Amino acid sequence: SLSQKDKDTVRAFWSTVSGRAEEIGPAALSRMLAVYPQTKTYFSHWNDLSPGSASVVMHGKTVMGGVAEAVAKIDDITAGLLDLSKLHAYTLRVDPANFKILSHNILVVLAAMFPKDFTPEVHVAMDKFLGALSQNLNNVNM
Ligand code: HNI
Repeated sequence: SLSQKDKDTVRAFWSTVSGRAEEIGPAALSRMLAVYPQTKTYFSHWNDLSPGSASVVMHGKTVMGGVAEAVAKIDDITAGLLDLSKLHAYTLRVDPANFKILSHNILVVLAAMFPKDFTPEVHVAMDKFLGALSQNLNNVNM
């Protein structure tokens, strides 16, 4: 689980990058759909799933809103994101493997956009944070 130091590292890194969340989310979602096309099944109701399409950009921003909320509630992600957890676990029934895939793509985009800030220490803290968020959205703890 996340140590106090991990949490501090995540909060500090997030404050550095969050001003560009509206680029990070669409880039990560575009990359996920392009590199792992099996993830497209969840979004088959969209008109256009190509990188940078209007739907992908809009949803990328939405996902980053969820990430921002999780950073704000990092001391109690489970209680903090209950509605989002129920949506993903019970309604959308997203396979846990896809959370690993999206988390990976978020990390790749962060590393590419912020090469100086994305130190190994930040990498490990963000990896643990996204893992905790994914576990929560999969309802593992409920
Ligand atoms: Ni996710 C909807 C956040 C992972 C598929 N998702 C949302 C919404 C947020 C969100 C916020 C909007 C909720 C609402 O409308 O009330 N999703 C997140 C976060 C993560 C995540 C923070 C992990 C970091 N979602 C995933 C993954 C998949 C996924 C891994 C599948 C590959 N999400 C969806 C789908 C929707 C969704 C599908 C509904 C989208 C739509 O337009 O119908």
